[in-house]
Amino acid sequence: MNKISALIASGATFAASSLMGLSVGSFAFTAVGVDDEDFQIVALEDISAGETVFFTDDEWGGSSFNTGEGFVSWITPTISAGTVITLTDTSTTVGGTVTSQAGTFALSNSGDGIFLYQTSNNVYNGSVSTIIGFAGEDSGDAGTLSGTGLTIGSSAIYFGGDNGMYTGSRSGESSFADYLPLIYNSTWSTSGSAQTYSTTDFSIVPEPTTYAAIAGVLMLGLAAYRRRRA
Ligand SMILES: [Ca+2]
Ligand SMILES: [Ca+2]
Ligand SMILES: [Ca+2]
Repeated sequence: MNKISALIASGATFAASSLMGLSVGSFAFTAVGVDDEDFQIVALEDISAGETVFFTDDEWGGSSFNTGEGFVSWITPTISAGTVITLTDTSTTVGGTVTSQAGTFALSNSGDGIFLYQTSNNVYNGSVSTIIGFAGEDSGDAGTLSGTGLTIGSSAIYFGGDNGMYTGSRSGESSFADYLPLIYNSTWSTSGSAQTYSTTDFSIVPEPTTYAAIAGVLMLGLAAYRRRRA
């Protein structure tokens, strides 16, 4: 291996190992459509291009996922915090690459739910490194949350009906992470038929940078004045 290809190889290794950086709440579910077989999530932090995220409607068995339902991979594009994204097993509204990995992703109205997760080797049935979130109708066709690292009300939700969606606030918080308990601890709207999701991105209240900048300039001016007087 010459120097250049060695460099490329080491760079590629570094790039791969620098990803899988998502954690609980990096994305939060905001809607699950059992009629349209789609769901919506919001990025609650900036997401790098190339994250391999998996989603499944299969149940968690306590230490790994069961088999028999659908497993789909999504290699992310760059995503800004606050962006809402609708996904199906073949498409996303923000791009990236969606690929079916196993089974059929089909959301039933008998308690089905969706897990979003990453694995240590970026293979769908590899060792699960992080379960990012969960949203489902109830525990019926979603399995246990024990061992997932998720908690109902703060990082997961049973929304208790068909075609659930979050209808609460998407603005006014001072950090994106503040939306996590709002989303998962709220009463979602449910319906016996497909609902139309809001596509409004989430936003945060900006720091009062104008005042901070003015105060900074005044402090610098005062310091300069004092130096001249000294
Ligand atoms: Ca299921
Ligand atoms: Ca369905
Ligand atoms: Ca299913």
